[in-house]
Amino acid sequence: MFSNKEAFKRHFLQRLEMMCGKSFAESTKDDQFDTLGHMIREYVSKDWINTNERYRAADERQVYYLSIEFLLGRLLRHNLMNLGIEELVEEGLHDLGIDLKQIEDVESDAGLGNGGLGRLAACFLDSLASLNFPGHGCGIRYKHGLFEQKIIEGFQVELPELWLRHGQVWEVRKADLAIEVPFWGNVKVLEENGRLVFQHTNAEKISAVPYDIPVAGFKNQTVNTLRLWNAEPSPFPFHKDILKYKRETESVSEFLYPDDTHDEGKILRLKQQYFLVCASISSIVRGYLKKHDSLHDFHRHVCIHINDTHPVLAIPELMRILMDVGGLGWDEAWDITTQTISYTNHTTLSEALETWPIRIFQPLLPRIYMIVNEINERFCQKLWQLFPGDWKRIERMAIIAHDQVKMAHLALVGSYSVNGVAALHTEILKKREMNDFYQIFPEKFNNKTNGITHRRWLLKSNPMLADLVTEAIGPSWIRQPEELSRLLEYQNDSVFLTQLDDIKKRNKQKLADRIQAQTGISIDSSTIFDVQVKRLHAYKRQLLNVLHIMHIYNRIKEDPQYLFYPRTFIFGAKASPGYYYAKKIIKLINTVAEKVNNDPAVHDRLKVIFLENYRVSLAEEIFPAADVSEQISTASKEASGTGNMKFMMNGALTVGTLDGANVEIKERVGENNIFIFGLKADEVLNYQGYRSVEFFHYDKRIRKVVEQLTNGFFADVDDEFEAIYDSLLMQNDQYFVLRDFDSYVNIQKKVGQTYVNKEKWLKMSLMNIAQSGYFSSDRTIKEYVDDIWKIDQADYTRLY
Ligand code: DL6
Repeated sequence: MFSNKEAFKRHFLQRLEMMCGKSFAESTKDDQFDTLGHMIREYVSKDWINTNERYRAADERQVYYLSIEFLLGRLLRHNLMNLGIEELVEEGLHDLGIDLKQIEDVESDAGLGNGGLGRLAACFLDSLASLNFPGHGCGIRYKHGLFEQKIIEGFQVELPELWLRHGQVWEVRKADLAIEVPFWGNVKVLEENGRLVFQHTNAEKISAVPYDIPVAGFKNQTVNTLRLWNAEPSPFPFHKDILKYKRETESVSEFLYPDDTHDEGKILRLKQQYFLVCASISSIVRGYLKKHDSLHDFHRHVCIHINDTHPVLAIPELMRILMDVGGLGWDEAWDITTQTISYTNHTTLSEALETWPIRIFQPLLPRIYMIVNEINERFCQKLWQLFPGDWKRIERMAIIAHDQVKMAHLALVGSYSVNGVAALHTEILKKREMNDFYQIFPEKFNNKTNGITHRRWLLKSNPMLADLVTEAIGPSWIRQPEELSRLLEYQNDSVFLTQLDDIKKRNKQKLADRIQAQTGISIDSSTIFDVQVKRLHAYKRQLLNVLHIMHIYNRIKEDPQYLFYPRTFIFGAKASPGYYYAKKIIKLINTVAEKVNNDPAVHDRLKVIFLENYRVSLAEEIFPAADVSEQISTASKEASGTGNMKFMMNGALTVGTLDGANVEIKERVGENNIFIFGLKADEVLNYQGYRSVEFFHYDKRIRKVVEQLTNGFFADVDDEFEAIYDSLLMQNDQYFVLRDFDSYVNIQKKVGQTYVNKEKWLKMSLMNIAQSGYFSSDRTIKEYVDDIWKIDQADYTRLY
């Protein structure tokens, strides 16, 4: 299409006129983005087709990563970078008087995820393609991604997100590949030639239409596919009320569901899960049968990975297809299924482990329920043989019990691999949460510590730092991120450290400018930027951070000479719409911010910023500018965290508990290059007799800040924070906020004292960047490939 700047410019101008029906002079930024986006999508087409042909011809094992979330963010710059045409395009546009940065801002974030789990899926796609592995994503094309957050008078208000408003330049609709997904109806059991045949009758069918998005690897001509399914009315609906049918059908892919434990929309949520699974597996099987005449060897060619339990219906669905469509018997179908499906667990919080009431499950998915029931029967029989008479254990482990279907149990029984997402998390699964299953299936359990794609989170989002790294150690780190460790040679190089410092300052100033523009609040970029950005949840303890800020405020007010290195505390967090408590914490952060930011007594020493609508594109501006990374969850509750890795890679120092992947960060950087505080996981899990009121009574700093929640200190909010006060005292502080307060205050003091020693801080920062290579998702994906999926790297030697 274009191989040099001049050809690009010609092509761009021609395309713009043809697509928009306007002259270049009349075109808007939106027109220019659309034109460029379509051109780039077309640019990858040849490699996309070639990659698919290569995979088909090789007939090797391919992996399909099923995930209810893919938090992609923006794709334009990332694609240009991976395709190796960023410079050419940027210069070409510049010649035409267009600033690529401005065009980039036209793109909406594809926010098809709630947080870590969805972003992990997006990082994995990048690594799979960049490492030349045949691995594809399957998800849902939600019309509205994660809600847009507005803060109005300190409260979170949710607006529907509209990423498809202007169409989507990256996707290709493939209506000819649509799949019919059946719900409701009855199952007729017939006997034909001595065999039972199951007919799903009177089903309401929904058409799943695939939209494919190319996933280009980093400069390697590999282009994998992310297939997102859109729910549409079936072309032949037998339905009395056609409008109702249309509405109900489209609602299946209308909204990304909230990630918390609230009950509303249970049927819709289960529908979404089956919709994803049924469409994906049918399409995988259809592709497979083009090259093979039976399904006997399916598991030798296909791996299906389920990202948490949301797609766990893949297990009974694959059984259904193997038996009802492929004609295999139960035992063979079970062998194939349990050698095809692998599962990642992302949480130990019991309230996040999904269960479905039979009264919803059975009528909605009658054939699938029959299969799950049979899996359960057979599993319980096996348990009975292993533990005769141990009814309690069998009751605990059953897939169906107390009128509920337990999705995690189904995943544990029906997959060949179960992994946690950080070493500590996997140990907790093995020793506690899933110990019953670990005892009988020890070989299934393994750990795969999460990772992030360093191409997006360093190369793209922090180009100044990336350039400095490349100047120092050459470009090999881009393909081999563990090479970042060679930066350690620069630990005593004062010129290098000064450059590092300078880059951080510039990134901080850029963020300060954005904050000023967005909030009108001016912040001083020479203060410590102390950042906590992540979903709002009680266990993540944004509350501990706020109580500490209130304490600092009190100290400065009591003693204006109080020694404290000036700090800007920055938050970004969305609370699930139905999560009352989390929304109260957002209000508290904003209330504290209002008070602190308007008090001249602390004016140049303390600022609190809540950045509205935290999302991937905003995160890309925040991580490069952070000095301090807050990873302060109650130990044992955060499965891994991935924000911790993004901060580290950008040179921020972690203030954290020994939770999730923080443990492994500490192992890599050494205890002198991280600020660890608080209870450890086993202390939390085995704590006897915690009484939060004792901490309230005996520590006057705690008493003061907790009382300030309700004593009129925040004059205009009355009883706004009663629920928070109650959680700490009346409900005995489930997440040990008060227990860890003293330790947190002390470590924060140490942070301030360390920052004063600039050289020391920079060396610590460099250590973090240098050791971050391990946390690249390239390493994680290689481990999945080697230990779980066992797929081959496509031969790309011809490219070099
Ligand atoms: O594994 C990705 C990410 C972890 O880094 C976080 O620690 C964990 O909280 C998150 N888990 C979820 C749970 N969703 N469900 N169910 O998002 O996964």
